[in-house]
Amino acid sequence: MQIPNLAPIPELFVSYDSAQKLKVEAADLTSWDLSPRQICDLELLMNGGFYPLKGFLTEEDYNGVVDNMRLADGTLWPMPITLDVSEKFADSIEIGQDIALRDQEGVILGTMTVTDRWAPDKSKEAEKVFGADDDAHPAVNYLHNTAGKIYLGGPVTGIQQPVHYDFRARRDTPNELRAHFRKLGWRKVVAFQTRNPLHRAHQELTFRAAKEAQANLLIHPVVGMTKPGDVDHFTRVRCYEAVLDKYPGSTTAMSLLPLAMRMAGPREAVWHGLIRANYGCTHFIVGRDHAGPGSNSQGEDFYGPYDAQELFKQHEEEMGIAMVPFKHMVYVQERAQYEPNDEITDKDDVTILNISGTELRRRLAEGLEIPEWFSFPEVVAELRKTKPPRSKQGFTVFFTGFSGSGKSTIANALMVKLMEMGGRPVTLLDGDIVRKNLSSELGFSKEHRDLNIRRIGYVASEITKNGGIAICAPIAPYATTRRAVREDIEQFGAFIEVHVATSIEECEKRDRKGLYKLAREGKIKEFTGISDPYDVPENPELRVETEGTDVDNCAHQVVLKLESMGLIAGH
Ligand code: PPS
Repeated sequence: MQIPNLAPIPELFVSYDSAQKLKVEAADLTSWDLSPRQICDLELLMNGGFYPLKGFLTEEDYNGVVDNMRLADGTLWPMPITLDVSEKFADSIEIGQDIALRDQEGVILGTMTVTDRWAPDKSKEAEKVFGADDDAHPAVNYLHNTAGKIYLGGPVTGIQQPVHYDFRARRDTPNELRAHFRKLGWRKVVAFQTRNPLHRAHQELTFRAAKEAQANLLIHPVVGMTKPGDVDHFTRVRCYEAVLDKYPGSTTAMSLLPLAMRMAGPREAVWHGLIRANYGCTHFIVGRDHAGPGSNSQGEDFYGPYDAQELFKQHEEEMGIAMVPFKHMVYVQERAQYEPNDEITDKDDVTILNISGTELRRRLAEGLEIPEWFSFPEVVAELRKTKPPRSKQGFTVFFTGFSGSGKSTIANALMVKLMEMGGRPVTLLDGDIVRKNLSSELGFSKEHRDLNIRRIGYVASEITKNGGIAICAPIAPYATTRRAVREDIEQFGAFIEVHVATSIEECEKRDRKGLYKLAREGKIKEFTGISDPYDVPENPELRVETEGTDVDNCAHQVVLKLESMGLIAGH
């Protein structure tokens, strides 16, 4: 049943008094610690954002949603909202049992009566919901590699909202927004969904959309979970606040949506529309490639550019929210204004300007100019603060190679060269030093070596995140572990793997610490290169040969590499 956009929408919360009582009772229940994505889902279930859902999907509802985007009773719902858990936890639950749902600090947010428990066919879910069983899709990757094997379903009773300490005044429940629209007399509201910073083209198109629909505008950015690699929401919200001032007074509002996106293109667009209808909006802007996940493992797009608009159109009537198709806006230099690309009739006589997302990232990374016609100076300033040019960002140089290959010596020389240049703090995480200070209890089994490298990776990622230079010099014999560390660090800055490619014969000949002799005699077990494996890096950023090259020259090769990657500014 659709609720008129200004009337209150049902929530799953109990009254304040009941919540206090339930909270005490729920402390004795078996509890499930929610993942960050489940916390986002639960928040929207409880506050009515996912109305008409009353809890995590039952098996019957799930099958309907996966197969034909409908709950068992026929209601349109395109996205499976499921409580995925481990097999161990699922085995410990009886059907009919109540469980407590806790956030990551242990706060009980709600309870759920488990009515259903099943092992889903995840490949089928991937095919049907996301269009392909391909791990290049972030939600399919999540489904196979993060989500638990078993789904639990059943009605939820809400006790309290998840606590947010950031931008509290900018967060609204569906009923708070409905009340706000009621108060302001906004009968028609166009919602704009976004997970990116807004620039002039967005401001122009959203304002035009609102004018066309003769409606007010709600900028409704997602601050729950977006696509990995997106600009963090703290930066984005500061950017949105700057853009908000550019709209004519009292036409536009901004509110933050704690949604965990799935990047499911067409189905996601329908889902977004239903959510915005619950938030009291009457219109929704759907653009080209709405909530697109990027390319699949064959390098092709998962969805056609207008699939989302088509699916939305098919269901528009039933959804109770109208689509405003997004117009592709471009800047016409001669007229100094943005215009919809398909409405420009004199294309041969004018200069059309556009900066793609990739080009914008390049300009930010290299500290190049971003013209005023493209974005607002306040937005650019915010982006520059979070994404300074590469020559001011943190990075990690990760040396790998056999014991005695020369890693530590080259790393030390590099450290001194970088300190001489100044500008960023430099930390050396040498294999031996780390083993003394961070990993003194560890030996050399695969498990312990991995743990050691993950610790080094963690420290290096923190240094990188905070704008410093981390130089690591462990053996790090396993390629999978090096890759995992790379992934941890690349969220924050560059990762430069340097293979110190001294042969095992040369290392043994040098035997600077006398360890190879002991390894040969069997007095040191699991010695890398002698009695333990070493995966030679296949594609390191740099490979240095130390035989016949002095240390200074090896370190200089790294400096040149860093310069060529834009990580240290040229003189
Ligand atoms: S690992 O595999 O990355 O965790 O190793 P790492 O922390 O770099 O430690 C290597 C240093 O420990 C000494 N050592 C051994 N190396 C390899 N295999 C065995 N079994 C071993 N036992 C002790 C060795 O001196 C290494 O120092 P470097 O600086 O690499 O020469």
